[in-house]
Amino acid sequence: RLRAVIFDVDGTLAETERDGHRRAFNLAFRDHGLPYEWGVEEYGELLAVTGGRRRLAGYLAERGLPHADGLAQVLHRTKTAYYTDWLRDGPIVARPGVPELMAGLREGGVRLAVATTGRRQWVSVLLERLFHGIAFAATVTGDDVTRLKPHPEVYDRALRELRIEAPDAVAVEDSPPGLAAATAAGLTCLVVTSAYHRDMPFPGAAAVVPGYLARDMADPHPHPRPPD
Ligand code: XBP
Ligand code: MG
Repeated sequence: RLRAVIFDVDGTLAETERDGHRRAFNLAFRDHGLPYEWGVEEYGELLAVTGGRRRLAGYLAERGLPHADGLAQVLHRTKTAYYTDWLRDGPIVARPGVPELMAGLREGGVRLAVATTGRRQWVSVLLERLFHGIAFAATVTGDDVTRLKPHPEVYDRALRELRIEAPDAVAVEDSPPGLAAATAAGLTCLVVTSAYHRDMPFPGAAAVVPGYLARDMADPHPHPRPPD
């Protein structure tokens, strides 16, 4: 019997990357006097590296900046502050159908959990803003693990906190590293593709759908990416 559903956050619960994270990274570059601005397309490629701080460190190191790790840490702190502000005040909404799905699962006695590489500082704000009143039995963030997705540690830890085994749960993800993490933890994984992860291979997914609503399920072929 299904006992829990473990949701990824970015891209899965809400479209947060393009106007949320990406914009916050760019504001951090600006504040720290760095001449970088991540474009919409370019940022899609940068998402191959999970975790904002690692993403920054890799990018800075590639450009030959000294002390890339330390600089990434400082930038990421600023980025997280901007992103958290956006989650508090910005025009963020849950992906259509997610609140209803969560409510239905809870009614059916299925527990809900979250497993993300993102930082707890903002994850808690996002969950409160979008899913106020919905109980999560476990929330595992990038602060709680040493190895980020595609490593399965976040999912292993969520299962441990839920005190269940992988066959008792299903993961919901939107990206290839997320899917890899979930399947490596032994979970069945549903992929609900997001704006940055359409038309990608999702090996090992139980199903790949473009959205949560019945009309999305009826059309299993991902829609082409809308113009930005
Ligand atoms: C999303 C991420 C996150 C965000 C940035 O991956 O990789 O790192 O892009 O958040 P997933 P932080 O949806 O698979 O968890 O800056 O807080 O790391
Ligand atoms: Mg995601």
